[in-house]
Amino acid sequence: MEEQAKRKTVLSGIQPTSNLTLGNYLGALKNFVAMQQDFDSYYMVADMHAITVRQESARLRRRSIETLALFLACGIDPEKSTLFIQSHVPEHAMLTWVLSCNAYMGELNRMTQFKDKSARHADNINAGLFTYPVLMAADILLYQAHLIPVGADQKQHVELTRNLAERFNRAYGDTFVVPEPYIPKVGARIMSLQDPTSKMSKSDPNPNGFIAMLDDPDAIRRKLRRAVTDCEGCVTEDDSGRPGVYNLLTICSACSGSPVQEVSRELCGQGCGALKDRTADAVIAVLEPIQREYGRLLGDKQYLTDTLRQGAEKAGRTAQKTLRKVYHKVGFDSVKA
Ligand code: ATP
Ligand code: LTN
Repeated sequence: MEEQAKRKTVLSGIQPTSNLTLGNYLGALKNFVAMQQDFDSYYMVADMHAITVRQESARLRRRSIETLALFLACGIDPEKSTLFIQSHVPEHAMLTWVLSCNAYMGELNRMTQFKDKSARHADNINAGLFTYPVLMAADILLYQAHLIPVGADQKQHVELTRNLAERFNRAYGDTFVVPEPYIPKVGARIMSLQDPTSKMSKSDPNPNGFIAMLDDPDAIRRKLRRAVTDCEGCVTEDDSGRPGVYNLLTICSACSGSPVQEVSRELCGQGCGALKDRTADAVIAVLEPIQREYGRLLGDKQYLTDTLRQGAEKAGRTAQKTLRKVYHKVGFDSVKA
C-alpha cells in the first residue's frame, strides 16, 4: 500500500485522426507500454483534440474505437493502465475553461504546431486550434501526472503545461503537479520517407511518406524501398549528416533494439538496398504481431465497450477530485460541485 501511494503518474494521448504511423508507435505508444509497469498510467484517445480539424462524425467515432483497440494490441493492459476516450470525461472541458483564463494569447501564439496547422488548414483557423494546448494542459493536470511520454514535436506543449501549472500554483496555492516531458532517445522524431527533413505524419497526403501501423508487409517493403536516402554508394560508420539514411538507421535501431552505431557498423560498406531490407524486416517483426492482435480485438466489441466504460469511470474519479479542488480554489460555489 505504501509502495502504491509513492508511484508516479504518467499520462499521454493520441488523436484518432487517421491511421496511426510508425512515428506514433516509436515516439509514443511503445513507451506507453513500457511505462505502465512502473507508473500509475493514464492513456487516452484524444477525440476532443481531433475536432480542431474538420472530421466526419461517423468516421471519428469509428476511429476512436479502433485507436483504442490499437493501444490494447500494442500491449497496454487495462488492468495496469487506465485507458479511456477523452470526451467520456467531461472534466477535461471544464478544467480547460479555468486554465484558459490563466493562459496568455502571446504564449499560445508562439506554439509551432498552431502555426503549422493554421498554414495547412487556412480555411478553418478556429479558436479551438488556437487553444488546443490548453486542452492538452487540462488533460495532464487533471491527473496530476509527473511524466508525459511524447514525441519531440509535443515538447513545447508540455512546457506550456508546466508554465500554466506553476502560474496557477503561485496564484492559488499548491494545486497541480508540475509535469515533465518524457522523450525517447531513439525514435522521438521519425522523419517522412519521402522528405527526411520533415516529420513522418499521419496526415501526410502522400502515403509513401509514412508507414501506417496497419500497413501489410508488402506495403512496408515497397514504401521502404522507395524511401529517399541520399545514399552515395553505401552505408558508412557515421551517417548522421545524411538525413534519409539516418532516418532508416533510426527506424531499424528502434525496431530491433540494437543501437544505431551497431546497425551502421554491421551494414558499413553495403548499399542502401541492404539497409532498406534490414529496416523492413525489423519493422515487420514489430508490427505483424500487433496487427494480428488488433484484428482479434476488433472482433470482440463487448470487450472494447467494457474496457472503455471501466476506463471512463476510473479516469472520471481522479479527474473529479482535481476539478473539485480547482473549483474551490478559484472561488466557485460548492453547492453544485
Ligand atoms: P498529425 O500529423 O495528424 O498532426 P501526428 O501524427 O503528429 O498527427 P498525434 O496524435 O498528434 O499524431 O501524435 C501522437 C503522438 O505521437 C505524440 O506524442 C507525437 O509526438 C508522436 N509522434 C507523432 N509523429 C511522430 C514522429 N514522426 N516521430 C515520433 N513521434 C511522433
Ligand atoms: N496533442 C497531442 C495529443 C495529446 C496529448 C495529450 C499528449 C492530447 N492530449 C496529453 C500528451 C498528453 C499530440 O500528439 N498532438
